[in-house]
Parts: sequence; structure tokens; C-alpha cells
Amino acid sequence: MNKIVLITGATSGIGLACARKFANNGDKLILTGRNEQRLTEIQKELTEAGAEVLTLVFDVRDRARATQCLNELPAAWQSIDVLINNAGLAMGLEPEYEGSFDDWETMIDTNIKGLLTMTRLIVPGMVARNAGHIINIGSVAGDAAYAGGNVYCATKAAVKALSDGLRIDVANTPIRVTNLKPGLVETNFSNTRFHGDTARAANVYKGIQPLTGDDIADVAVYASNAPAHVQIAEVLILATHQASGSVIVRK
Ligand code: NDP
Ligand code: 8X3
Repeated sequence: MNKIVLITGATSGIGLACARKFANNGDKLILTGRNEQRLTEIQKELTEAGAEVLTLVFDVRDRARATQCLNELPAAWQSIDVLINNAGLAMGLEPEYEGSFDDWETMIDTNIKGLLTMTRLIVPGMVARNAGHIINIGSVAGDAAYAGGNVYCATKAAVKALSDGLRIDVANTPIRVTNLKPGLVETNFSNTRFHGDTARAANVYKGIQPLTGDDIADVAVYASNAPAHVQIAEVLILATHQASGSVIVRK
């Protein structure tokens, strides 16, 4: 309660659900994203509901701009308690030998390097204050590859390795590191993956009740609210008829 929570990619899906759930939890929010208009609309919605919200417009791939935004944070917002590394995406579902170089670069630059940038910029302050919590949004895709998942799965396996590595590196502090690994969550994720092919995206969620952003945000809030001696290190959250990244039973 009353923590300062910074969320990347807060304009849609899981990030937006986290914004709403953490606001409802009484926390102060720093919402970041690329879409300034959406950020302003969300800020208005949450402020009207009584939350304190600051917005920062930057692409997590733009290290210089991210650094500048964080350096210019007003004093009252500098002590970030919770960093939610959520901004991320999949692009394409082609076999590894046919994938797009541009798609690969976008996924690696966003899901791995963007997450690392935010971690590198924010965690030193947590270490100095001897307090903090990093919640990374990994994926079931990081546990095992599935057909066509190749590079996206690799980026989420990297999120697991980076979460585990950071947890080791801060184990001598009270800082906690959580890797949340969702399965099928109905968001804008598949539209992005299929480059705006909405019919193909809708097919991903056919015949199964997928998770929602709220389902993931509930777990993030739980991990944040857990007593200080409890570190929710990793959680795999699947839809009930999903057993793994590639086993999905559709009715
Ligand atoms: P959405 O597409 O709904 O949301 C993705 C968010 O990330 C958007 O706000 C998007 O902003 C933002 N984003 C993407 N690239 C950048 C960037 N370079 N800089 C800043 N923000 C960026 O998808 P989800 O909510 O589903 O995805 C959120 C996270 O959850 C991702 O890391 C994804 O890999 C992970 N995930 C999703 C699952 C799912 O099934 N949906 C399952 C497991 C994990 P913009 O609108 O500007 O593009
Ligand atoms: C998103 C879930 O299974 O589509 O990370 O890769 S999946």
C-alpha cells in the first residue's frame, strides 16, 4: 500500500490492468509507454478514481530518453518501490529459418534490452535505499519453445535468466524479484504478433477461455503486498485448459 509503482507498457493489456489494480490497491503510479494520448486518458481515469499518477512517454528501446525521463523525475517520485517490466511483444510465428530480421531485432531490443535498461536505471536507487521489488513479465514461452515461437521464446527465457540473475545479485538486500509467467492472455498481444491480422489473432483464443490482464495483475498485486520476508520468485499462470506453451485443449 502507498508504494510508488512504475509500469512499462502501461497503455494496454497486462500493463493497463496492473495500473488499474495497483491504483485500486492505494499505490502511486508512474505509467510509461509510447502512446502519449492513451497515457493521458489512463491518467485521467485513474486520477478521477482518486489515484496519484505520473506519466512518462518513452520507448524502452530508447535508452537516452528513458534515462532523461528518470533523471528528471520530481523529487517526490524518485523513490520507486516497485518496477514492473511489462513492455514487450511477439512478432511473427514463422519457422526460425524463415523469420524476419526486423521482427527479431524488435523483440530482442524490447523484451531483453529494454527490460535491462529499466533494471539498470532503477535498481541502483533501490539498492541505495535498501528496499524495492522488481516484477518482470516473463512467459510460459520462456519455459520451453513451441512451433514458430523460437525468438520470442528465447527472449522470455532471457527474462527468466535475468530475473534469476538479479535475484542472486540482490540476495544480500531486502529487494525482491518476481518473474510472472502467463500463458494465453487475451490482449493486443496476438494482433501485434500477426501484424494487425485481427482474424488470425482472434483464432488464438478460440475454443478456450483465455486469461485476462486482470488475472495477471491480481498476482502482481499479491506479490507486491506479500510480507517483506516472502519473495514470490516465480509464478506460472495458465488458462485452465492450457497445460504448456504448446498443449492447449480447445472445445
Ligand atoms: P499488449 O500488446 O496488449 O501490451 C503491450 C504493451 O507493451 C503496450 O502498452 C505496448 O505499447 C508496450 N510496448 C511494446 N513495445 C514497447 C516499447 N518498445 N516501448 C514501450 N512500450 C512498449 O500485450 P500484453 O499486455 O499481452 O503484453 C504485455 C507483456 O506480457 C509482454 O511482455 C508480453 O510478452 C507478456 N506476455 C503476454 C502474454 C499474452 O498471452 N498476452 C502471455 C505471456 C506474457 P504500444 O501500445 O505503444 O505498442
Ligand atoms: C505469450 C504467451 O504462449 O503466446 O507469452 O507465447 S504465448
